[in-house]
Amino acid sequence: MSKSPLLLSVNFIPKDEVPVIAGCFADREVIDWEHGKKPGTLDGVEYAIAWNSEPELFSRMPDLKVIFSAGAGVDKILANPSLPADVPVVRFVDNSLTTRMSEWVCLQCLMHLRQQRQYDALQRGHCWKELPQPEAKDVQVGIMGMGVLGQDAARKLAVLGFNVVGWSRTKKTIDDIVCYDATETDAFLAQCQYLVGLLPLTAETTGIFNRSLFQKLAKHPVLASPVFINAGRGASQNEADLVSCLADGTLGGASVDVFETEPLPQDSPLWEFGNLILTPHMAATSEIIELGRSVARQIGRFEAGHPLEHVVDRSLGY
Ligand code: NDP
Ligand code: OXD
Repeated sequence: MSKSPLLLSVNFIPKDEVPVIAGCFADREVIDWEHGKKPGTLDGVEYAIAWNSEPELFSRMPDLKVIFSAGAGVDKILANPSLPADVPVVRFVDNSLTTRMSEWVCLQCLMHLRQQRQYDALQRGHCWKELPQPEAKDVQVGIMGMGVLGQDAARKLAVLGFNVVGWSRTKKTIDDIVCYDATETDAFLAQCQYLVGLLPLTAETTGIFNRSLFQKLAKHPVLASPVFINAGRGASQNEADLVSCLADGTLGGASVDVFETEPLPQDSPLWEFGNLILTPHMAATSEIIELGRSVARQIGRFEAGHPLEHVVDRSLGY
């Protein structure tokens, strides 16, 4: 093999799935950094697939040309102290990941709309009782983060009949979806009975979902609302505020896939709320074969002199 090796440092890829990635690179050695024997030197290694990698990893790679994120979010890579300033970081943008996220978001909105947690409680009490049931068209869902994931989720929620509004740093123009930019935050929040977070973690979005924001959301006249749904990053939510807002009724319900600390500590009060649907950062896990194919295709483009796709803007942090 004459081509530069690819270093794989992704802690969520188990050892027995590394061959799935390696199979996408017939002509290139894949160094399994997490499970394999670590080579004495990483000189000559031009590419890395990284995630939550050890702090000094990149300083061992003097010939590094591109870092590929194993997921859509790049906050952990950008926070790595050995990240070189001049090496491009490429996000994982993938149909399968996008589809899974939209499935999760639609599921959560429907779970709250159709009051499934209340029906679960009624079932446990052997209670045959029908609740008043508005339609999706009677519910306003706002999405904070109208990027690849937010836009797909918005379109699919609109197909289900929800009234969807979107919010992002730069204003979007999307058929049937009223969009707001970051200068119109309060006007946007006042529209939202359900609020979906699909934001990257940056300095600006850290702690953005807090009591002050939750208090600005709209109340639905029939359903438990407002409802907070977050699959972006846990550090964007103030969990003490989330707990107190669920406890005092500022929030009528929530669905949360991401947490300040993962795994969620056993003593977190969030485990206990009946009106909170909690999933373990699984809304849109990267499909390993698609990750391998995507990186192989991008390296092919790069070596053919074409621009890389989905390069992170370091000045924005996503
Ligand atoms: P994108 O980069 O495509 O979109 C990010 C969106 O957030 C953009 O619309 C951007 O605005 C907006 N945004 C960023 N910063 C701000 C800000 N300060 N104010 C207002 N809007 C802002 O990312 P993706 O849609 O691909 O992914 C979003 C995030 O989802 C990831 O970063 C990751 O954290 C999370 N994720 C979670 C997964 C899970 O399983 N739970 C799986 C995959 C991703 P603009 O359009 O103007 O640039
Ligand atoms: C991602 C994730 O960013 O899974 O892709 O969180």
